[in-house]
Amino acid sequence: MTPTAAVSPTALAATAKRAARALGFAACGVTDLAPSGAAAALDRWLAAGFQGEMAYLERQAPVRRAPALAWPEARSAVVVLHGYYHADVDPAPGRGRVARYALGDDYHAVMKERLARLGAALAAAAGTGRFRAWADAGPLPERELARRAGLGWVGKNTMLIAPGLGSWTFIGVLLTDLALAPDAPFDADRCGTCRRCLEACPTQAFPAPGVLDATRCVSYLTIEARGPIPPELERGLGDRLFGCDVCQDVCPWNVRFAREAEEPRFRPRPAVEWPTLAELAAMTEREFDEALGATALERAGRAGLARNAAAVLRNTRREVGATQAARCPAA
Ligand code: B12
Repeated sequence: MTPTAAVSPTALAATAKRAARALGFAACGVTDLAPSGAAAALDRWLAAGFQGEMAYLERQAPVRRAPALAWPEARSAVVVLHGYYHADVDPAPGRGRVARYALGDDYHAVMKERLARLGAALAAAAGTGRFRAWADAGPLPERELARRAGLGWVGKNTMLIAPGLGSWTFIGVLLTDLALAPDAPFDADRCGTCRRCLEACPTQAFPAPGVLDATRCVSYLTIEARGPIPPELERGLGDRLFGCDVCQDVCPWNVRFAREAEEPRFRPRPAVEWPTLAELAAMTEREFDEALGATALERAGRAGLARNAAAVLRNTRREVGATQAARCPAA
């Protein structure tokens, strides 16, 4: 049964935005649960096999096409962005590079906790309401919902780019059976003629603007893939141990708008506290859990990180070899 709120959908949407700001979210918008306009693009993407081993994306496709299936009683989606950018992210000697989003505490728990507090603020204002929160781990088409909630556009690098913020943001979604006034979708494409992300990708993972072949993406290869890294793509990893930020680093919207995240739990842990590549290559499961269990790196698993560490070590040796050969060409 649909609850009757004590306040209007417009007032509730305003409450959501105020509460989101107070909780530290960088932006908040509202949309409905209509079928996704990106369903055909998703189907083409899956048919091309760009999901690789991520079979869950096929299983979850019905919900990605029609987000209302996630919770048929939901009437509104409150979508939030949370910044995680930090400038100083270079690895300490002997370590690999970790993508910015994973340098602090695991963001899933932080986002879920904040979304629960957002729900509590809405329930207090409405005098009723039920809520379910998602951030990353779930079947919702989060970037499409964020675009529809007016928060930004999906760029050529497939990232949700928000005007005035850029793309260094996590997306969180709070579904509710309350009715909130929806925002106008973000229909503009502000990438223009820029192709920097497409050209900078170290493994040429974009077959077309706005389409990522995940099976070539360093993020997929170092986090999601369980098998070996294809030899022809290994060099593209460079020093990247976990995840990749290249297509965001070069984005002019990030160059201009990136600002340090305030959330202490997203602060990078000191570079020297990460395990070295040699340690990662030889860790037991228990050591791995102790060292990285509270971070997003857990997703890759011990074997995955050991594989990545070995690849980065080979790349480092190649680099050193190439530098020496350039210095003494006759040697
Ligand atoms: C699977 C997944 C991945 C996969 C595949 C990524 C991908 N681009 O599809 C891998 C492992 C590679 C990955 C990597 C990363 N991910 Co990820 N990932 C997801 C996940 C779980 C699902 C994404 C998905 O459905 N992909 C399938 C494709 C088809 O869907 P989509 O990218 O949303 O598609 C949009 C566009 O591509 C576009 N589109 C599709 N086809 C076409 C065709 C044309 C012609 C055009 C113009 C457009 C277009 O329309 C779609 C809808 O808007 C979401 C969380 C979620 N539940 O949504 C997080 C999510 C997208 N990831 C996120 C992050 C942070 C990352 C990384 C930055 C992490 C890192 N540093 O390593 C990288 C970025 C790489 C990149 N450029 O995408 C954030 C993105 C936040 C943001 N501001 O955009 C999300 C939303 C998680 C979160 N809650 O914060 N990820």
